Amino acid sequence: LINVMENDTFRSGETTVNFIPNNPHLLVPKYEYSKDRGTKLLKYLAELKVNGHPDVKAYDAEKVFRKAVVPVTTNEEYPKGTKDLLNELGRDKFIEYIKNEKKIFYTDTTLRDAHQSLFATRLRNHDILKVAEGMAKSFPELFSLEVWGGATFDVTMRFLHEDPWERLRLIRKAAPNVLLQMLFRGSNAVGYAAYPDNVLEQFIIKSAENGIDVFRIFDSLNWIEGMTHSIKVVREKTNAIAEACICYTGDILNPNRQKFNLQYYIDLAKQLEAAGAHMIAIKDMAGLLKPYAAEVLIKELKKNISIPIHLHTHDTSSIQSTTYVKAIEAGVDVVDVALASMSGLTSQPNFNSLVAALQGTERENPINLKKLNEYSNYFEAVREYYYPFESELKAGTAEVYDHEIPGGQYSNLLPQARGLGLEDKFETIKQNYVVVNELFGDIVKVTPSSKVVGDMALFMTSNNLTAQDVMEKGDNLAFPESVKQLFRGDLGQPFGGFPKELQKMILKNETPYTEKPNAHIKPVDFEAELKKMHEKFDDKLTTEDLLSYIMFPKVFEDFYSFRKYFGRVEKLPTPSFYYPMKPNEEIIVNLDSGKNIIVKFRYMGEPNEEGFREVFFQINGQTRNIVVKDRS
Ligand code: 3PY
Ligand code: ZN
Repeated sequence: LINVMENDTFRSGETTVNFIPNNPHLLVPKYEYSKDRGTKLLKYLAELKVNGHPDVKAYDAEKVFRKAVVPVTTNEEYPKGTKDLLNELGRDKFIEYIKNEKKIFYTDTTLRDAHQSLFATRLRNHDILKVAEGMAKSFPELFSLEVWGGATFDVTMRFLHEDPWERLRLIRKAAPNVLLQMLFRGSNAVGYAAYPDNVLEQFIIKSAENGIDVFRIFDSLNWIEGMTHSIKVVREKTNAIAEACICYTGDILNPNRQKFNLQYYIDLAKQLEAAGAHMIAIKDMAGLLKPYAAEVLIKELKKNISIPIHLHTHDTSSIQSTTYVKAIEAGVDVVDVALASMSGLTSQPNFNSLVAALQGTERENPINLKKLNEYSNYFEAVREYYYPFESELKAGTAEVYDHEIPGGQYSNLLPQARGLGLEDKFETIKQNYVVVNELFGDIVKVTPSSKVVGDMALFMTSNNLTAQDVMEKGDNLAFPESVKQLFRGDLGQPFGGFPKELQKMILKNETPYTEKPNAHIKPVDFEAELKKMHEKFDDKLTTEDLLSYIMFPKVFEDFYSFRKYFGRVEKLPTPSFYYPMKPNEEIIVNLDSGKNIIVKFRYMGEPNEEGFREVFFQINGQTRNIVVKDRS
């Protein structure tokens, strides 16, 4: 019995070249699936030794990693934090408290946006859980820890073989005193397409039950209809905070760029307040909000709305800490920062340095700077493990004001171009990104609308098309699927509408619509679907698992069967998750509730006639061999 025949991805014929490398277990007969947790992990380590990690194309076999020193947490008890305050005061009084406090509040994004934007969302549970408790104990003054949502949801399953829900529960347990925050893509939840309202509702309820206190809700076109349902669900079905976003694009101080002007943002913020948002976030996903524009925007928003304002940016230009200083002077309530070693460039501004810069000022928040530096040092060493995923941006760039590419997308665009053989045309791709934005009528660009602009820029680059070519030959062009979806209305409606002529060429005979995309999707019958899922997989699966499956069916299926075969790979230290072990290298793996195994790699044999190799380990001193097919 070869399991690959039962795999939906395989059967659909949509496999990529990485399908087998990513799912080597699917070629193994089911009776060879081990029940023993240690053996499962040895199979993973043996596979890695023989065939390498599918995600790591090249690595430096000589590289030695520095020890990541976990800061010592001396205080035994959790100090009172924002989560305790929210529980004590209730939502409305808590919001009043945030608004009336003089000191500036911080959200630390290290465990979500920072690694999403710096090294393709790859940060693993193993490295998070060593410090989550210490961070919660050391920094109770935080507004929140942003730890979940955005791209982390699918990437944890897809590439890390970890369960996103389990990650959330473990962080919640480690950080019970501080608010936990997630990024929620409105109608698209944590996916890339619209979901039925009852799926959004279940997702929000389950996220809150598993630990989320603050939902940062946005729409990729700033379309209010894409956010209202989520705001309502958070308000009515949970005790959490609904923070709704105005995504910032353009430049309010540029007289030639007035589609998204000051009044546009004020109107949007007022609508979101009226729709029930507890807080407003200015989501500056590309880092376009310049210091003096921030001053004007915050002052005007403060005059027009009465809920707290939370500012989010990316430091691609490397000048965004000055934006924060101006925003703080103008009265912003909370800003998003990342620990020093996880900050800057496509990530958020530097937490440690901002805390230092505000010392002795009237808005100082006395966060323990020495501790911030210790945690930054920990992540400096940890970040090295992920070097194959780092973007190649070396310094801040003012080009971001031209191309307006979001921080999270920028780090992804070069590998995407490389995959299409367009690496040498990266400059043209960036220029085409601008051209596409103009063709599309100047739209908000953030997941998933930013991906559509990126797809079209890649399409134009690989086909050598200019804007004029597109407008002249459009009737005969086969536009990328995502472009058709956008113009059909699948991501909602852009401010000012779609350019009609282009829309006709893209959609050909299809008719676009302007109602909510999920008005066309049938609600999910959770009970029936869970039953089906129990039959297909096993009856221990929960509604949370079902939500993962509804949003990412193939990814979930692969995650599920990978875990059945290789076990809890999240227990492996990160270097041995990505890189083959060296002879006589020894690792300690903490399986569960204190049970440790010591694994030592001994050697690997030559391939036999059928191409199988034996890999020898010692597990708690006993020799074990694992046979693996060499696919090289
Ligand atoms: C996401 O949607 O993942 C983002 O980070 C958008 O900025
Ligand atoms: Zn961001």
